[in-house]
Amino acid sequence: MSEINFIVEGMKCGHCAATVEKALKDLRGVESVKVDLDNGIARVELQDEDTDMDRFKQAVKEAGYKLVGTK
Ligand SMILES: [Cu+2]
Repeated sequence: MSEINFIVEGMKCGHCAATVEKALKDLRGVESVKVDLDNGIARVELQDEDTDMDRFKQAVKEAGYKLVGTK
């Protein structure tokens, strides 16, 4: 199990948080997602170490937000 904190721009309310959560949760290998709206962070628990960040970026983008990095 590994954990990544993504910095996500554009989330403004609980609806945004839920949308981002769902987009990330649907991805392969994702165990759980928790969004910290105040800090603009999405904490993702992965089943395995994952070095392919592009698919996370893409999923967040498709949901209408922007993944700008990790923390
Ligand atoms: Cu919103």
